[in-house]
Amino acid sequence: MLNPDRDVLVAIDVQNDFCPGGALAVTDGDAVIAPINALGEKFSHLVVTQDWHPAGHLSFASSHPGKEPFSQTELAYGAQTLWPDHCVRGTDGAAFHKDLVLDGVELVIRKGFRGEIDSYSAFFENDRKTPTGLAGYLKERGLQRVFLAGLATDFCVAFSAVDAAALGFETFLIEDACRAIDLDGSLDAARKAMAEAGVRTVSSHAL
Ligand code: VGL
Ligand code: ZN
Repeated sequence: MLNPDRDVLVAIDVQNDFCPGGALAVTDGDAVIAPINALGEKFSHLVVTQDWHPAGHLSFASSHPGKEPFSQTELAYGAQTLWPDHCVRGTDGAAFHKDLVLDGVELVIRKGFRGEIDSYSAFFENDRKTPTGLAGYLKERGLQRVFLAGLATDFCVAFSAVDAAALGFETFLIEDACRAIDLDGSLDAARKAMAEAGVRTVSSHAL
């Protein structure tokens, strides 16, 4: 049973570059749009995130001569997967998918906007210390239960879910409203991390 005063739907990175034809396309990424739009009508609070990188971002393989996309490197804050150039701020790839209904959105959190640091989670940048402000926003608004959907299950959605649970929010992953990249077992690892953090999974049809 949803409670309009304390529940928030957080839709992660439903952007062109993560959808079919995009620079970092997630298989069936656009399949999350219909369930998210339907859920948007059931929640009174809707927050979305937008991956928003400057050109030449340090998470791009192209910023590391000789390195391939999807390989690993070490940055100042630790391990970082290198990605194809994606979600460059102001480009069509960084725009929300045109079918995503944004009318009810009360907050857009942009992340990864600093050149030297990536940000998977909606709550902390990849140094795992720098807050985005979302936790403070939700707490000030009295929102206690966080329902997550979007792209990609095993990166930005999972990092957001684990952080939400660690911050004390009751946290749910809406499984049919997410799609994964699944790189070298990343989906299994993400599922395990979410389960250990106490994240529960639900189907959008149950809400
Ligand atoms: C994401 C990789 C790089 C995501 C964002 O939204 O899951 N993944 N940037
Ligand atoms: Zn990114």
